[in-house]
Amino acid sequence: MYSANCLAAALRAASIEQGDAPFAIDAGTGQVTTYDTLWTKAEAMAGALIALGVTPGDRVAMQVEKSVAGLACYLGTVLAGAIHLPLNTGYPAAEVSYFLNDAAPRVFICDPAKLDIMTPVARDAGVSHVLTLDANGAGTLPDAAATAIPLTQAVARTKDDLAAFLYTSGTTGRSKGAMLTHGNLTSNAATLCELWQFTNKDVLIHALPVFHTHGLFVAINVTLLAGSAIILHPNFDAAAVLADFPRATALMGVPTFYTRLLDQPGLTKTACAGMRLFVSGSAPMLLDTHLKWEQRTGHTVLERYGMTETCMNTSNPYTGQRKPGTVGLPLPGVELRLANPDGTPPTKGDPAGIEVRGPNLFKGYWQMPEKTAADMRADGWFITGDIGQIDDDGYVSIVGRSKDIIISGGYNIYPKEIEGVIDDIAGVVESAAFGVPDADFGESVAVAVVLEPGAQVTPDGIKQMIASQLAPYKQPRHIQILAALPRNTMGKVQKNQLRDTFTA
Ligand code: MLC
Ligand code: AMP
Repeated sequence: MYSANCLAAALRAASIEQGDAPFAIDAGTGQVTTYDTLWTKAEAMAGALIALGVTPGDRVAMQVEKSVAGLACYLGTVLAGAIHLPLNTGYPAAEVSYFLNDAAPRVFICDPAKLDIMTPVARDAGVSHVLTLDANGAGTLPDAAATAIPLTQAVARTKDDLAAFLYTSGTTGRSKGAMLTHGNLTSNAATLCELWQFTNKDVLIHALPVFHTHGLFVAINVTLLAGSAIILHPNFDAAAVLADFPRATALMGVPTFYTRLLDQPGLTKTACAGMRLFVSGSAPMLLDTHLKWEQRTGHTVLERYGMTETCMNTSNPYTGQRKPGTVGLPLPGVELRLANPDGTPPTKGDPAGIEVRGPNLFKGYWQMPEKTAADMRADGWFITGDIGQIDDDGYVSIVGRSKDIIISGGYNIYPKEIEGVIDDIAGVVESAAFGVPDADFGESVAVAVVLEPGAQVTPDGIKQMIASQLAPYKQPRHIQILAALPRNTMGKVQKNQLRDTFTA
């Protein structure tokens, strides 16, 4: 019944014969959602979307709290042949407006509490239907699903058809919609499922957001492909996650998860006895964290490396040596090379740009062919913007980035976007945002600001003025007023110097 839909068929296959098996266990209430219930909900949601006029290729945007119903909506969108577009729940209306105008979705689903703010934003963007869904699975979308004709025959989609848009910030400050295909998501999840040996015996603690690759296309898709179960946490709470170790087998997280877990006195070898896999990614994990984790738990964290545009690229092995400080080996089927900016190979052992190619590679940036072309070589290699090194055993290490980004707690933040908002404040001449070391988030955002003579602008005033324009995680932790920004002879702001001065 789903066989014509590439992604849906893959995600459903393992659970067809085990419909009564648990898909999700609510971390708080213990309520179990079986696989049959999940897919029945998804078919109902797909029916509701089709009744609204959603056709293949339409975008269905959603900014909702994490819930089983939200996941069913993702799957319903896939079944309907439409494109899933999840948005960070932290985005204020000003940011949501940009995404809706850019992606022009037919449907936008938001939390009922935000309906009054978001309805005019969506209408201005030309969205035909605004529906609601709350954290408990209630709202006008499930209401519509309850009376819709369920879609039991998934709409046909091939591996080259689009399944999702994930927005990723751009170095110019304009977010780009990365277009991911059915084939990208299916092949990547299948590879990870096999490599990390997920089966229907696994129980994954799921505490990541589901609007990014890591929490959705890695954690959820791997779970579905394997017919495993998740313990669904609304967000990451270290004590609550640790308390679930005895009934789980695996955890996927960003490095902040692991540093916060290390602060828990209850993290012991005994507590981890039933766990078989700890995966980390989305941001670099410090060697110190790896070593402390090994000492305390007896487990070696399996670090892997991915990107919105490419899904996962590399992973340390499940069996075989995991090398802390590296992101492991290219995944089966994924090609990875180091190249200089002109595409030539570097001298062996030297760091250079990481480029990847394979079935995991996205189709391009939505309506931005020039940006796609800038990152994609003619022979299909994608320029990641990460700088890497490869050791004699083929293990890849990420040693830097050629792109100007800050990664805070696993979220990418583009300095240009913050600078653009601050530069618009009356009395500000210019600003420079940069990342500074942060014990909890790895990096946090600092901004140096230059004011016009006599301007009465303070750091706290700046924080207040930008609060409604940027999601909380993008807001600077530190703001310094400087007489001038340090520049090199070419006039380029020297962020390293700002970072060093700040850190000192
Ligand atoms: C929350 N805040 C952050 C933040 N997360 N600030 C900076 N960076 C972050 N990552 C803000 C909150 O809004 C709050 O602001 C304050 O910091 C304290 O919040 P908290 O309660 O301590 O944070 P918490 O809610 O616990 O969230 C921290 C976190 C979360 C690390 C658990 O950020 C998280 O789940 N990160 C995962 C991101 C992720 O999934 N990335 C994958 C991208 S895909 P205030 O003002 O209210 O005090 C990708 C590809 C790949 O990168 O390879 O996977
Ligand atoms: P995003 O654009 O949010 O998908 O983030 C992708 C970026 O996260 C990559 O280009 C890397 O810079 C970074 N990243 C992901 N995984 C790792 C990792 N294990 N170590 C270091 N950086 C990582």
